[in-house]
Amino acid sequence: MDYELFKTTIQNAKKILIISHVNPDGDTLGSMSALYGIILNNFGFSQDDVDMVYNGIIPEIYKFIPFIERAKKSAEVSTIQYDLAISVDIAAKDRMGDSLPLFEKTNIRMNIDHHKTNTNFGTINFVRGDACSCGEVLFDIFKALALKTDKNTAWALFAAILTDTGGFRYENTTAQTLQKAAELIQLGAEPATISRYCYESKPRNMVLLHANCMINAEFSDNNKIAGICITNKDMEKFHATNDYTEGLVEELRRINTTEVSYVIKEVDENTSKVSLRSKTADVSVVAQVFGGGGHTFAAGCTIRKPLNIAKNKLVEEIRKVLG
Ligand SMILES: [Mn+2]
Repeated sequence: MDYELFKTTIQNAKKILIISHVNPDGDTLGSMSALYGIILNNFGFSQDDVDMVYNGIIPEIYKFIPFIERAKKSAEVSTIQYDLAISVDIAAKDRMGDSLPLFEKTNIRMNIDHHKTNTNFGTINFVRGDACSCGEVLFDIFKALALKTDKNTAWALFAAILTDTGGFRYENTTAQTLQKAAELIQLGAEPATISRYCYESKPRNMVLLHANCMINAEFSDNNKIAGICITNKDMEKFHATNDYTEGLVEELRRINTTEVSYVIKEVDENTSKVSLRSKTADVSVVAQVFGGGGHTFAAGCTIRKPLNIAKNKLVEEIRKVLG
């Protein structure tokens, strides 16, 4: 990694835009916040010259992340010309949603990510498939350059690493991950408080939606495949926003017989959105069949078919990777 290039690129910029992915999670929001703080604290930028954008809604549970209330919708900054755009935790350009045109019209486009399926779409790419989270990629950059990391940055990076490792439980949790988390605690991150925000602050209707989905879950192939279909009607019944389905696919994977779990959600009558999780099989292969991507044990895609047809095609592909 050419860390000096990170430094000189920021130094040479006048107006910077940081872009998070659609349906923002803890990693993309924590990374965006950490990068924002670092740029303000270390490179002499004023608040007016650095913007953060998000797509959709910021889940309630992540509103504790420092500076996140300053993040804007793409439409609010669409007339501004930036000279540096930085995407965080974004594997492919279409994951930028409404922010993509802003990225495309910027001269210097930096791509900071940890998805092994990342297409290196930036003019500058910091992509490390071995990192547990985009937060970890940033941690390494900040450390290599000896940048000043204050308490806010530590909170943001800790939230990113915590959530993308499923609370330090997934395969991507390594000795380095925990060492870095420990350093962030020394810098002021509070693990118990951050965990409470991330894991014990769900809206009641979100938990009730999950209960409803679990009751209607479908199991096949000796229960190795476990899935949930969610219609817009289900969402309306629980006044659910898109983020309410977060965590469902992991809940299904928790069942002892599950090898691959999926959640497939109706977007409109011809579009279905898929989340995949696995214990052993490579589900990024399944996602790629439909033009999506991700990690070995966590991936996603969009299928341009009605819910039921999409589900059948999806299960067919899952069977192939189960062997
Ligand atoms: Mn991530």
